[in-house]
Amino acid sequence: MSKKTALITGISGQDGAYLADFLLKKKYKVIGCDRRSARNNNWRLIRLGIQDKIIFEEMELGEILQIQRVIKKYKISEIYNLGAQSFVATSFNSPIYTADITGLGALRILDTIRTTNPKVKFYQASSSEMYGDVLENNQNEKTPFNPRSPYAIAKACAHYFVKNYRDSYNLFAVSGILFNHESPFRGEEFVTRKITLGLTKIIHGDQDCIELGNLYAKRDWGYAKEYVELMWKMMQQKKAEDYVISTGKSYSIKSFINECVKYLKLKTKWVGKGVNEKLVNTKNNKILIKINKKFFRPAEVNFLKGDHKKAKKHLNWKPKTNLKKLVKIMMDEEIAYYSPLNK
Ligand code: NAP
Ligand code: G4F
Repeated sequence: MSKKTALITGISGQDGAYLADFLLKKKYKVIGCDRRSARNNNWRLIRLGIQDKIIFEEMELGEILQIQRVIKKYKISEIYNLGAQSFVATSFNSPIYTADITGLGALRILDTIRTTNPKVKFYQASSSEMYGDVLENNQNEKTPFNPRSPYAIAKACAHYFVKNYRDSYNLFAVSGILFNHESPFRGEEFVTRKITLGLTKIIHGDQDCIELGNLYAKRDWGYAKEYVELMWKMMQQKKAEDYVISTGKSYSIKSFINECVKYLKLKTKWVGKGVNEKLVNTKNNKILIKINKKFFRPAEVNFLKGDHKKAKKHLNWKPKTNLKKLVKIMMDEEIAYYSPLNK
């Protein structure tokens, strides 16, 4: 049998890197789509040692001509659309751009598949953010969406286009509704990585303290490396269907911090309330964490907890990484790779 070819948008991101590594191990030929940048943002691929094994193609998700050119150029079996303006906070400042890239980007690819080669399978990176101000305590594939940000609205738009193209044109198109998933490859602006990197810098004397927003929002945090395998599994099913991927456990930002601090064996205490709440290092009385109102969002998603029963049944999967293990993975790699040259 000839090698399968997978195309990944968002190859430079957290999931793109892990998925590329996973597919290369499965002997896929991997086409990685990136966009021109003045910065070298392939550090994840370099750390995995796979940068030279990927065929890179320039693809800006706003540019239909690039999408058509790349999809026509190769005999592609599977497309994984992981590219997006993926930061919720930024989506409030750039709602139109987010709608275009995160929402319509998926439609541009779907319609190119429909008109050029309807046999190509399509994976869409849908998000638990679509549940927003949640309408059910445990969110599953049937829970109605109630989005709270331009990002979540854009993701819901893409999600419905996937369903529409599957129903209307019989495309093999699936959405993985993934709950938050983290790793040492997480972007530094997301809260978990901001905390693990921030604490590492403080230990090295390279940062005074970490400033955060809402400590009481709760998230269902899984491990990214584990979740990318599920993307592939969804694409190998007989029937194209959507799946929730989650751990089924929900923790506050404060709990994540407490777990990191415990792992680092720091002696600390929380003092104050509301915007005056702080985490203090009791050994030297220095503030480790304080609140800065600028990190509060105009509309917050307070609580997410996914119900992954369907994935458990159809994909024969259950989560292997709990919060404690995730913190260990992130803190260990943060410390091992931290270099003051990157500060
Ligand atoms: P990420 O690390 O932020 O990566 C996003 C990727 O999208 C980067 O490679 C980025 O490229 C690319 N991108 C951004 N704008 C683009 C544009 N205009 N054209 C083409 N590519 C563009 O995100 P991630 O955590 O790996 O997540 C992967 C996908 O899953 C995203 O769609 C995200 O919204 C979704 N998702 C993530 C989670 C999670 O918890 N991680 C949960 C649910 C869904 P540059 O390097 O050039 O910026
Ligand atoms: O880490 P976050 O920025 O992730 P968020 O907003 O949940 O979005 C991530 O997960 C989604 C899946 O549900 C993805 F679709 C999306 O692409 C992205 O990967 O924020 C998590 C929580 C929020 O409630 C936020 O208000 O942490 C809170 N938070 C508190 N202080 C902060 C901060 N978030 C960030 N980024 N920075 C802070 O200083």
